[in-house]
Amino acid sequence: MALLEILNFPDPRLRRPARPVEGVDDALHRTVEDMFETMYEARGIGLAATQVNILKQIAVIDVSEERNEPRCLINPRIVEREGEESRQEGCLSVPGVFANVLRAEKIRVEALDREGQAMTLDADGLLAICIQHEIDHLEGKLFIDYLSPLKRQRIEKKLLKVQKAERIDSASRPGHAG
Ligand code: GNR
Ligand code: NI
Repeated sequence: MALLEILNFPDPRLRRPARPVEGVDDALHRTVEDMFETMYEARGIGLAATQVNILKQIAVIDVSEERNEPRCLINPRIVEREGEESRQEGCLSVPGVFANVLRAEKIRVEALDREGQAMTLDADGLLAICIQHEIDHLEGKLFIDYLSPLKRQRIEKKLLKVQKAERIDSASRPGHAG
């Protein structure tokens, strides 16, 4: 088991589309385990492989309060959508930013589970929102892409400022070669 590094916006690697998984093997199981560990440690409700610099169509999700309902979706495809719902979203790759996004309220998803078995999942509520958010990541999209250009610009400026401050801060700590 290992914690994986989560890429932060505006890292261009977040924009690359993931490739379908072609076979479920031990290496893939390890990746899925590491993604769960990373998601739980970061207290997220989902994590897409793109966020940890793995260009495969894998998402891990747990929207339960108790953090005991892990779901793994491999090669997920939305095959039906119904209704619309606006919710506040956040993203582990865009820390500190929260904004409302309009998405389908109910979806039907086809995917492989972690054993490579085909499955169909009907989702609504937070689970439906989270699945759509993760599938976007696998296509190189972020929730802030849905915001108005003005809102996005403000967010980009704020994040660049925070990241610059963090770089200066870490450079001043002992052990940094500079
Ligand atoms: O932890 C997360 N919370 C969240 C809240 C509302 C809508 C989507 C999400 S997903 C996010 C974790 C994440 O960044 N997954 O890619
Ligand atoms: Ni995200």
